[in-house]
Amino acid sequence: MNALLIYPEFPETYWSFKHALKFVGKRAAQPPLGLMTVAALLPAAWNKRLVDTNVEPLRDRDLKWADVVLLSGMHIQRESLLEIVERCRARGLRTVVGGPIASSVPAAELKADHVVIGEAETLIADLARELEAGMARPVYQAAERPEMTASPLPDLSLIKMRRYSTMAVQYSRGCPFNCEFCDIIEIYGRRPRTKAVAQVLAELDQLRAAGWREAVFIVDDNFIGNKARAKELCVALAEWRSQYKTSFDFNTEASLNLADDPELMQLMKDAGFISVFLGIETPDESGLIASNKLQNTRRSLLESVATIQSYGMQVMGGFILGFDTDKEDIFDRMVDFIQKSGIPIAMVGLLQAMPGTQLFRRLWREGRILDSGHGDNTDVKLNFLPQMDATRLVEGYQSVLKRIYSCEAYYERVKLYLSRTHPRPEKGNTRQQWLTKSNARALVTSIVRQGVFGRQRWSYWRFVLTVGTRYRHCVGAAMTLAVMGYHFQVMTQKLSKAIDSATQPAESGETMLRETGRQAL
Ligand code: B12
Ligand code: SF4
Repeated sequence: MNALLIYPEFPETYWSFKHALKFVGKRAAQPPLGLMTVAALLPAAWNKRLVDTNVEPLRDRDLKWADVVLLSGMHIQRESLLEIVERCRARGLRTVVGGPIASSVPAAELKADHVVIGEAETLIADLARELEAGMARPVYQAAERPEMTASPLPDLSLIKMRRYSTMAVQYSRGCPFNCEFCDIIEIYGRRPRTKAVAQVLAELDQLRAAGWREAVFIVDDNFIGNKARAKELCVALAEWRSQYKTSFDFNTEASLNLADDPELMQLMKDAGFISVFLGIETPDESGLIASNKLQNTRRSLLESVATIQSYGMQVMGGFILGFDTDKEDIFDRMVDFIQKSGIPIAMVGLLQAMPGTQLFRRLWREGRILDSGHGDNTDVKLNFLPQMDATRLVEGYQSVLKRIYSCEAYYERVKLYLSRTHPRPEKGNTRQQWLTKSNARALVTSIVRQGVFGRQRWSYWRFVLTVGTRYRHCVGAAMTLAVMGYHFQVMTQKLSKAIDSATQPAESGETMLRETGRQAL
């Protein structure tokens, strides 16, 4: 069998980093680890090719070569995925769709011959056999969530590694918390399942052997979901790194209670973690309580962030507007919080009720669901009726983005972060403070684009001057953040224009009974 694995294109969003990636000569942030894992699970005798349409075009000759096409994706890739499925169907090619999208969009809407819901490890052998025999079923759903020890070494040979800014390695799936809006726990469960440490080291060895020396994202839902296992991995990572003069920096995602565990933060620092994404959501405690994000309550969120930063880790934050508890002052409070937090990369989104979540079910019962959503929380099309006037919510959202991504405000946060993390050179440590090949390129391109042609070039030069005089030792990290800031500024301008030209953002309650919503329940 010739199996063609295809990853659909992402739309341009805050999360695509598209306008920053250009600066460093990359085409996408990360490779499609799900498909690389599926490829490794397919029979060894099958021939495999992978096309990630975010980094290369899908050519007719690839389709001609294939006997079967396997697609993966997130909800947000739906449009591109459906186009590819259609293109395959027009050629009479069999299609299989899996990945998170299969958990949030009803199988019938995906238009594929076969849909696989959930994780592939335990069901792929049946699927492959039945595909070969021409008897594959329309829908496959794993009976239980597999142990991660069953997950194979992802097939790295199938991707064009140099086109990505970061490589991805997964240690665990699932998160023990129970936030109302979260679909992670619906898809991957609440019991954190981890790989064996040796599996992770084998993946790192594979990346090193292939010549990779840049950042690695540990793509866990919550890296510290099982703290004991996280510590075990950190110790092994530190030891693994110490063998090499230059090594990877690690990024990951975790819950805010990381700030309560000094031992874990120190181990992460020693292991080479330089940034962590935290779901902070809102500075308003009533919103946290109402959405059951209790781990973020009864604490000073700002102090927790500063504590994590003091271990040399950049904090990236996820924020949500549109909770039922949000009052008119939430927009100012959000901006104030973000500015004081020293979080340069603050991903603010509008609440979305993802199908299958507790939030979706509650809003459905309350008659407030408009449709099954589109998977992009930075899009202003609300899929539910908010408590606050919808137009006001979208205007407030727009004002938050404009304020936090103004050049001045953004550079202030970067400076605060740099002053708190003090990334200083240590002997034999080649971490973020020095100019790597890719951030040296970012520096040159940024000077030309932001410093010469940019509209905000005076703010830019003031920032560069401060970095040059006070933070010389971390010029690489500072310039990388400067180009990311450029992406956020471009996206904010685009989104603002879209909002200004849009009509009423929320539709009438009539659409509530859409078939999609009913099926998703
Ligand atoms: C790393 C990551 C990213 C990276 C990009 C990764 C990439 N190249 O795709 C970044 C940080 C850029 C990112 C961004 C976003 N992400 Co993201 N991301 C992840 C994360 C943490 C890990 C992805 C991963 O590598 N997983 C490891 C692989 C092995 O797991 P997997 O893909 O699920 O694959 C398994 C199964 O699904 C199945 N499978 C997968 N594909 C296929 C295909 C076939 C044919 C078969 C049979 C089986 C199969 O088999 C695999 C092995 O079991 C996931 C959470 C998660 N646990 O997966 C969220 C997740 C995928 N992201 C999500 C979201 C919402 C986003 C954003 C839209 C964020 C936003 N709020 O706007 C953006 C979109 C990007 C954009 N450009 O706009 C959601 C998607 C929800 C959904 N139902 O679609 C997830 C699930 C997190 C969540 N909140 O629930 N993301
Ligand atoms: S902490 Fe994050 S991953 Fe865990 S349940 Fe809450 S939102 Fe989901």
